[in-house]
Amino acid sequence: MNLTPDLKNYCKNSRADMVGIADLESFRNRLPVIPQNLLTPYAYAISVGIRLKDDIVNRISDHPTPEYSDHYQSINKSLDSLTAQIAQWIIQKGSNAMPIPASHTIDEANLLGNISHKAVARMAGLGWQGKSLLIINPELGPRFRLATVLTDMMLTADQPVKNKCGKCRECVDACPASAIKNVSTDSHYENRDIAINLERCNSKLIEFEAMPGIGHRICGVCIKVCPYGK
Ligand code: B12
Ligand code: SF4
Ligand code: SF4
Repeated sequence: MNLTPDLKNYCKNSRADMVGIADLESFRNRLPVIPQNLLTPYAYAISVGIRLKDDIVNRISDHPTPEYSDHYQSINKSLDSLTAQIAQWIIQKGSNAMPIPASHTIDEANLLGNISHKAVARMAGLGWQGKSLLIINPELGPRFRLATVLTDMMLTADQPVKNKCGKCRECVDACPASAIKNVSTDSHYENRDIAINLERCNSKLIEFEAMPGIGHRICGVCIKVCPYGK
């Protein structure tokens, strides 16, 4: 029996604002994952998103605010408890599942998590990869945070959506690190450097981390200015 509709209902009733399914076949040996055999036992990835509060995002100017820092932490916690709950639901139905933390940089030198939540979300149809490298949902824009559950449960995968950045360059012009290169893609970038200067972005975020009340490598400017989700 295909439990995709039940699973999606369960996610939405457990505080996910968005949910989609990605077929892992397209990622094998093409996406860096840690450890290298992470995907081997699994066939699908469930992408879930929790939206950011507009009132908090709208108050970001050219740097993050302490309120955004608190919100960032609380959504990460909610996502981690949501993915643990989803994994438990799947295990109770007789399949295997592994939740991936919302925001854990495992390889600091190369700035990598266990798996890119953005790649999973894109293949799960939650949005396109914008010029900012963020996933842009047609309704919410980039105003959400993501997490992933890997599973061997047989599910029905969703399909990616079309890129709608067009001629827009709001994130390019607003980035306080001048890191976004104004390069668009119909699918995904071969590597991150094609879209953004990661070194510049990361240095700016380290600068912001030291500001009073921030304490995390966050920014939020490319989230705030995107016309999608405003
Ligand atoms: C390390 C990290 C950083 C680093 C490096 C950023 C980066 N762009 O990778 C730093 C500290 C600089 C950073 C900054 C930010 N981050 Co950050 N970060 C992460 C983290 C922990 C890991 C990212 C990772 O492993 N990337 C690996 C590379 C290879 O993947 P990628 O960046 O997604 O890009 C490739 C893939 O997406 C691929 N791809 C896309 N589709 C497909 C399909 C197929 C088939 C294949 C093969 C590949 C593929 O194409 C891209 C190029 O190769 C993730 C959480 C996570 N585990 O995903 C959060 C995450 C990416 N960050 C996030 C956010 C919001 C931010 C900031 C806005 C900071 C903030 N919170 O205010 C900035 C934005 C910077 C920017 N414009 O990209 C969100 C993005 C949400 C969204 N709507 O898109 C995430 C997902 C956290 C979360 N839980 O929501 N981050
Ligand atoms: S997070 Fe900030 S510094 Fe990095 S690309 Fe977005 S706007 Fe630029
Ligand atoms: S601000 Fe404009 S260019 Fe940047 S991601 Fe959003 S739609 Fe695309």
